[in-house]
Amino acid sequence: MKLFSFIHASDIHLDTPFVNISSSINEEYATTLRTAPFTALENLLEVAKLKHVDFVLLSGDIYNGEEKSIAGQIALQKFARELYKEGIQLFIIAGNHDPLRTTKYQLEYPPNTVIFPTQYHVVNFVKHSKTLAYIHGISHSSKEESRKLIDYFTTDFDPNTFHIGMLHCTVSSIPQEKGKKQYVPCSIHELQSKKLHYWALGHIHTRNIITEYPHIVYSGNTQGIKSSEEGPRGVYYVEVSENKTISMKFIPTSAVIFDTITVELEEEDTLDIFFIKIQEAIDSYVRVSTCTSHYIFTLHFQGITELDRLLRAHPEERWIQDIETYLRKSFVFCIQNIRIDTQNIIPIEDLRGREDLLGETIRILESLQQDTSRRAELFEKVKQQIGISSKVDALKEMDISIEHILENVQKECPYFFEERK
Ligand SMILES: [Mn+2]
Repeated sequence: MKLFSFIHASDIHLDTPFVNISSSINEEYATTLRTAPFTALENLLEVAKLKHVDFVLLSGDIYNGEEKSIAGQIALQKFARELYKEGIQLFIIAGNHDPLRTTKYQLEYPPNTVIFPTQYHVVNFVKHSKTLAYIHGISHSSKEESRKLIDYFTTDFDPNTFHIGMLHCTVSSIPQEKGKKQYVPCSIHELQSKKLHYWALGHIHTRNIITEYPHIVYSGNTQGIKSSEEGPRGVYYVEVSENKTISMKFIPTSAVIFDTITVELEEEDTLDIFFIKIQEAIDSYVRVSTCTSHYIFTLHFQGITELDRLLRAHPEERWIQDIETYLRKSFVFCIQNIRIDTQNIIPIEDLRGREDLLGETIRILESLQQDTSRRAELFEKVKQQIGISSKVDALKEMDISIEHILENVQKECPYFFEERK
């Protein structure tokens, strides 16, 4: 039997400026995108009300910026007040984007709201005068939190009650964006050793149930804030039963969804078929999507096709305009990127045999592919010619794959020469 239920959410990133994306899409859509994290918070509120949960956990990075804009504070205050009216409690920890500091301009929150301090703190959740759960949490004190936060969590508690930990951290074994620093790292083992029943983690934007019993969970962000954060984003609705069984359900909250749509082109596809295929791919994506949402798409074209020549002839912005003009029926989606991965149908043998710069380039590249010492010799020559060392050394270190260059030459160069005939 259900004992209580809650929502685990994190990384709302209110006030994300979306600088790069906004400049590459139309202004009307850019406005929708900038308000999307706020809309996601409203959607979260609807979920909490609909599910009649007992409390909501927000595991850090509620604001995108340390200064915590007044607009962001108003949104969070409204959210807290609405929950208060419904008798729903709200537990918040601060993350690396919005570390807890006393700012001069700070709004007040209703009594249902607990913002965990920068010192480890435990709060009990009481229902019908009975403590049903304990919530353990700690907030980040600065943008670069250097304390090992997991070490503050104690194991000195009554194990018969349900215990939840709130932490904004990086579980070290989770794959991360390349080059991204591991903020407040901790291991699965360290988390498990604390004997809590549910870890409501924040920081990593991709949702992930890392382990069960104990549950170590990232709910992911409530709204994608980069085009690489694809697919619906949302929250976990969690039910805890009397015997501590946990059941979880992902519920989307994102107001704008980023995604890539792949369109497979065939040898003899015409321009008409090209547009029809895009239309069908987008329609079927939107049809099966369970969210009421807006979409920002990257269109990815692949396949061996005669259209390859045409696809590469236009600049990307022109294609986006053309495709949107053809497809636009409503304000449901926009296209941000085009990725052309098609291939022409000219076989490499034909290119190799050509008596022009392209043929010559391919023959040289192919011979370099076999001959490492000649490759080194060539780098040396280039180095002398341009008289700078560092860049060329960098090239050498990068271990440029000749195969990769060859592939790109084959894909992208044949038409250059033809047009100049
Ligand atoms: Mn974070």
